[in-house]
Amino acid sequence: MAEVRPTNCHFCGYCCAFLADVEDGRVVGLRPDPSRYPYDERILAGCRRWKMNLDVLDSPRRVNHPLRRVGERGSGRWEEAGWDEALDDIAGRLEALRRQYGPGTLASAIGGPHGSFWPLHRFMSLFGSPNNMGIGQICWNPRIWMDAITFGWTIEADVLPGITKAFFLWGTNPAQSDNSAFWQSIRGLRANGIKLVVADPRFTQCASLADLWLPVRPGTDCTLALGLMHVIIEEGLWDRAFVGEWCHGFDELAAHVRPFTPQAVGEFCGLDPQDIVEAARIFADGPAALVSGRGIDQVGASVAPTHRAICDLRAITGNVDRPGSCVLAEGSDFTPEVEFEMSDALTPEQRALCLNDGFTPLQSFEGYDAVRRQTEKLGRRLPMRYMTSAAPDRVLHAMETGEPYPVRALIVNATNPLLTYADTHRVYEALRGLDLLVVLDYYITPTAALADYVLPAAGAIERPIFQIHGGVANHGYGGPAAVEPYYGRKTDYDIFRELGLRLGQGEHWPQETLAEAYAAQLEPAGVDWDDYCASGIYWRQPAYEKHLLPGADGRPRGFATSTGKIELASELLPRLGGQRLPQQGRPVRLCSPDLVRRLEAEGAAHLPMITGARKQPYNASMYLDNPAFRKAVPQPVAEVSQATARRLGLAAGDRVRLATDFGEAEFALAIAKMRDDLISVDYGWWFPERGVPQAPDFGGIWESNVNTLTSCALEEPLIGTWAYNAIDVMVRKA
Ligand SMILES: Nc1nc2c(c(=O)[nH]1)N[C@H]1C(S)=C(S)[C@@H](COP(=O)(O)OP(=O)(O)OC[C@H]3O[C@@H](n4cnc5c(=O)[nH]c(N)nc54)[C@H](O)[C@@H]3O)O[C@H]1N2
Ligand SMILES: Nc1nc2c(c(=O)[nH]1)N[C@H]1C(S)=C(S)[C@@H](COP(=O)(O)OP(=O)(O)OC[C@H]3O[C@@H](n4cnc5c(=O)[nH]c(N)nc54)[C@H](O)[C@@H]3O)O[C@H]1N2
Ligand code: SF4
Ligand SMILES: [Mo]
Repeated sequence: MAEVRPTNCHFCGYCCAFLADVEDGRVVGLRPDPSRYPYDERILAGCRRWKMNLDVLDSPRRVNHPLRRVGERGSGRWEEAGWDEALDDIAGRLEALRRQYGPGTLASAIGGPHGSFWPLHRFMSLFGSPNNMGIGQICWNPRIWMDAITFGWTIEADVLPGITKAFFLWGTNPAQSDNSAFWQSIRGLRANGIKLVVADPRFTQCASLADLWLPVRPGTDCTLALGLMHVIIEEGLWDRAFVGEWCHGFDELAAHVRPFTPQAVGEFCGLDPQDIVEAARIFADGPAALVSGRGIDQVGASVAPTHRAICDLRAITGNVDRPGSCVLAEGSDFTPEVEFEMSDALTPEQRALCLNDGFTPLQSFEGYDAVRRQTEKLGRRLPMRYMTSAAPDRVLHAMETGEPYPVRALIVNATNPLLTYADTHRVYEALRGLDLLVVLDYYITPTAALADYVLPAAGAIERPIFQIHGGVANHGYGGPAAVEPYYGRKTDYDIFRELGLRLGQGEHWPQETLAEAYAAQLEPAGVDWDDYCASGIYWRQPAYEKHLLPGADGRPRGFATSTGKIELASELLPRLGGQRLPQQGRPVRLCSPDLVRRLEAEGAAHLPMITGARKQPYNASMYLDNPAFRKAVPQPVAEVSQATARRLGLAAGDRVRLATDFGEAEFALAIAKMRDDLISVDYGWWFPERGVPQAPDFGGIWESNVNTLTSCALEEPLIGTWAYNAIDVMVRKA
């Protein structure tokens, strides 16, 4: 007889609630669980992934026991090792490398939010290395940094039918990135009379529903936001009472945006000036909510200014912490991530080893401390490891050259950097030269193919989930594991704990299991683990207008910034070498004049490029081996508009070869409705159907992998954001 147990899917960030039928420790059936959060019929109806859960749980491609490399790196020759043997050897080698080169010699790499990263970060903190690389600089951090600096903490959109009057989607396409729930609710917005405005160079499904589509030229969004503020101020549409009482630096901002007329901005951003005026009026007209995404997170130098400009746009229209616009998040009642990752264990000497030191003054311990002094006014701290993470460019440099000191070991946890980090050739060479590469994954990915050890990670259903998005809000969800990990797999927590125990970290890993650790995390909130699992959620509705609440002196507590107000002009950023007021940065160029000249002579065209537009049912480099998915989405494509195809003499289905100074890759051309003279290229592509990846082709990573074209050079001067969008490429028929 099967026993029914609650559990969760984790093929995307929703972590939908499921019920598993379990027999002898094996899941024999799985179905949605309407009794727990998160459950939404519309999500499931739009989701093609969830039925894969049982296949993935017992896929023949899964790694089930630790694998140790026996041949040359990448040769594809492995032997199974016992856990004790593997972890003893890894711990011994890490200890020896630390003795020889210091603790910074170990770096780590993470990717998207596939699980909890604090176990890795705790291990790194206690090991003494600040060198975690991640996706922080190009996903999440820019917004979190700029919100915290401008408003004193992070905000979340608050779309309320009947109250919200305008909804802006800016560089995000939830129709593909958000497994449908959000997408479905956007569909319903217009029925509620909410005006939808979409700023995106592609005519996405969201754009097709919009009242106004702004096909902005990639990377010019900062200027667009300044232009919207110009109109709002010129036309007197700003919220005088709110600005007068709660905003700092309005006159400076007004002078700053004066030159940004609709004509000038229209010209720069490639937009109709009248659309800019209309968008500004819509935003100023009433409670306006806004969600931004990757489209403005990955544009190099302009990333921080773009987010700052959007913060200012919200503030001058009074759209901050008010119903129907956005809410300032509340600090968490449960233990915040920053404590669980034990970042404070790093000594000043260890912090100084961080491979961003001196390059990215905000994305650094110095920047973190400056912001922390502000956020702590209201008793809050951002997670530290994401916000201080090292710059991949500097870590790769230390691997390549031994400067400023050698980085000789890397732990890769839940990411596939040969596909998803910028500049694949460089990543490949750097990883190949390491003394120790350890990869925790479900599969032998192209990156894992280079490893000394592949450690088999337990996935959803085999592990509990408490998803807290960095702990910047008072919100967590998920549930228990339905079964013990299959075969010899372990949770990431168990792996880092057991490695930590071998390296003398024992006292800092008091909980024996991940579930116990989560239970301890929830304890301060007064919630029992079993109760949490029964509902699937911990959530407290944040209040609005919290700046009006009385502070210690009885007066309104204001915002957690240096002036106590929303800083339209930042007092903090200039102290870190940044700007008081947002200014458009210079574009990133991947094609040198030489390359352009040479390839133009061969008939290639030089085009602006964006990459990585999300597409269901794939996720970055995952799920490409699902036969049903592949039938629906068989090959990597590069998209241009009809007019652009005609101008270039290309047709749908043509093979096109793309080149930059960094490499070349080939795609099938597709026609899409989008801005003219722009190419949008898929990312994450390799070919798992060719068998276990190994040298020299590693599952085809040199063929259609857009990151062979990109660069991780530090472009944004505060955060170090490199660029996946608003870059350039040479295009020719293959
Ligand atoms: N199916 C699927 N879903 C995913 C993922 C996945 O790999 N697959 N990945 C997850 C992850 S890690 C993330 S970070 C989120 C990202 O989620 P989103 O931010 O929603 O990402 P996209 O859906 O690619 O939407 C970004 C949009 O920005 C546009 N864009 C590109 N450049 C610019 C620009 O310069 N300016 C403006 N205004 N727009 C621009 C693109 O055309 C694209 O439509 O998605 C998550 N969800
Ligand atoms: N050119 C370009 N590059 C990009 C982007 C882009 O838009 N354009 N987007 C960037 C963004 S926003 C992101 S977030 C990254 C995403 O980059 P990644 O996170 O590296 O992408 P995935 O392919 O999702 O890789 C996840 C890997 O983790 C494994 N995995 C999944 N869950 C777990 C787990 O719980 N434990 C362990 N140990 N392993 C697990 C999977 O099997 C898979 O191999 O890509 C970035 N790179
Ligand atoms: S993939 Fe995402 S939306 Fe689909 S069932 Fe899993 S968690 Fe839910
Ligand atoms: Mo991401």
